[in-house]
Amino acid sequence: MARRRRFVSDVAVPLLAFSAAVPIAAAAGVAPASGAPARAAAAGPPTVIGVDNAPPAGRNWVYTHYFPETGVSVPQGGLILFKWNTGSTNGLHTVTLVPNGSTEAQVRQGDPTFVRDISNGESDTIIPPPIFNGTSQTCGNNRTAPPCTFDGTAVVSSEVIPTSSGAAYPVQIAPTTAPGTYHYICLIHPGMSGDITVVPAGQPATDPGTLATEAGAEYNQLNSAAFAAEAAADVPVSTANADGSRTWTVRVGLTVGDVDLLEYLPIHVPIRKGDSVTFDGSGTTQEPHTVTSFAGFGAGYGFFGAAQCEVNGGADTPAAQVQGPPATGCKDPSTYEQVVNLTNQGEQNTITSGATATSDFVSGRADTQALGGSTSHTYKFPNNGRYVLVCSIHGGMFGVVDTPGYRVATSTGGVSSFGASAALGAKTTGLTSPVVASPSTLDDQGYWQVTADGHTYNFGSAPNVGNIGRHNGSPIVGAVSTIDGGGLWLAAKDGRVYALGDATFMGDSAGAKLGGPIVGIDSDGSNGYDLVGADGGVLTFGASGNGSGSSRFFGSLGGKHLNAPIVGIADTVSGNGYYLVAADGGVFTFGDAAYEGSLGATKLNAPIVGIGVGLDPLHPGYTMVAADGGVFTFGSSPFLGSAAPASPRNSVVAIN
Ligand SMILES: [Cu+2]
Repeated sequence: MARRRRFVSDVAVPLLAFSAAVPIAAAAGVAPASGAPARAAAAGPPTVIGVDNAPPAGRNWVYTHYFPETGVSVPQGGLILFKWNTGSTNGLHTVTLVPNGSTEAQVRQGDPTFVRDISNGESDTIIPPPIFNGTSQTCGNNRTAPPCTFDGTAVVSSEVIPTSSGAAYPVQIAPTTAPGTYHYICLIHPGMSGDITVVPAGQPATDPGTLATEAGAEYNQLNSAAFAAEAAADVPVSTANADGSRTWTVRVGLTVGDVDLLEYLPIHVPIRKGDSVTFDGSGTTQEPHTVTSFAGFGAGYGFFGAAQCEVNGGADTPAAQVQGPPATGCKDPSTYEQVVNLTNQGEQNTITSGATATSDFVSGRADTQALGGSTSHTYKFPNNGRYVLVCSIHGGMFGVVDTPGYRVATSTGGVSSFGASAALGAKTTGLTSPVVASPSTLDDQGYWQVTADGHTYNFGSAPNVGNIGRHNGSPIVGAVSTIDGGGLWLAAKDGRVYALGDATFMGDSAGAKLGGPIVGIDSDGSNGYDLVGADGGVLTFGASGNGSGSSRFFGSLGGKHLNAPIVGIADTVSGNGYYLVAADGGVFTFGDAAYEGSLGATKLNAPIVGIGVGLDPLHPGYTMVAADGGVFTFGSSPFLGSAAPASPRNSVVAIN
């Protein structure tokens, strides 16, 4: 974003990283069991039932649903393969078969998702060991173990398995199982269940084509309801307070039938300072969520506490932080348990800056409420700024509250402010070379001016990150902040990248033959950055690798004919795409960047020099600025005014 709007891109990737660090996400030490064990061959091919599903593009949804849940017949002696869907990044489920003589409620009561652990004077809320271990350690949980056998007389349960693992859980229906309909459930999600009908041996299983048709029909029906509910909730709603401020409502997660929307709705709320926002989790009956600031992560706030091993008659011991519980977290895997924080952790109810460390838990789940968890939480925002709140449980789940505004920077150090973006100072005298970039911090309460010779000047909450010593001559052309606002990456025309402050150097193109001079840099939202050349060539650097082989490379214009040179790059919120903008206002989209229009057919008084992208993936938008101060907005990005440079020799260079 050119910093400004690109902040968003800084958001989503850390989320995923946080999620991956969460013990429960790694909990299933299940090796994917692909294919049916050989011994089942006599009963014919297995009946495959999907667990969860891949959401439509751009949606962060989890399906508390098996595909299909109805219309499945299996003969006595037959084999069922429950297959977790790799396309669901946040799913976490069990398959638990309910025997004759038991009800679903009885099985859930016997194996609850959350319990109080008060043995030995402790007072923790935990996800208990049986959830992680399933009913047997010797069947079903790896490709060499035999399938687990269900004979209709006892519970058979997989361990909890992350959907993204794509694992499979094979269940053999014993030849002695009484014909009839059996119920199976997920122990994590109170509304997730399906049915199978056991028919006498020799009768056919439901054929794969029929299963696929039924699964597809269920998927489509669920999606159409979820899209409708999402659209209805994706609207900013507020009420007036006596003091003139407003209180806004954001839904944190939403259960729509068997689809759980892991989304803040609306994702973006444009407030005025002094307003409050109520984060309401009452609409989700299946999932827990948090509303956590980035600083809150640093302070250790979040849903999950430390994993531990239950000790009989003594204090619990910490689980080893190794490859992944339960297999290796505890000496005896059957003692592995996960501590969770369902209640307020004592943090602030007011968020004043990006450094405010806070988190709260919200959910409409009945069991968490019974254990003291809340359904909603209200934060007050007394200052102007941009505040990103994330769920510490679910990757890619975040919301943005901001007081809309932007700043336009000129080559001689001028800064013009629009909307609620405060003018915090400017270095207009004594510059040893022109200003070329002006990245802001994520919370918009600080920014830097960066000059062609590598000097940086910091304002507001932006820290002093120093300068490039004895810069070798190739001028700096762009700069971008790290997500925590503690550092800058500077890009030079020759492809060199300089890391200042807490920024990590991930590689550059120094010495490489470039198709054109480098003109811009943006961050992918984590430890990576992308360079763009005037020829439209894109070079990516980061943890997932460098160059066109990296998963962060989404294409480029290198080698293609251009009507005008490229002048800037802006990554999308997710980091899974980017925009390139040309001097004539042409816009080129890659990856998940959404096209919202361009100036390619418009006659401009001055060339475009920069682009920033909006924070709301459901409502994409971007803003361009021209050298004469003209500001052009597209999609959801608000127009708050244009700037005019003080003189022809004082051209606009960036918008943030
Ligand atoms: Cu969540």
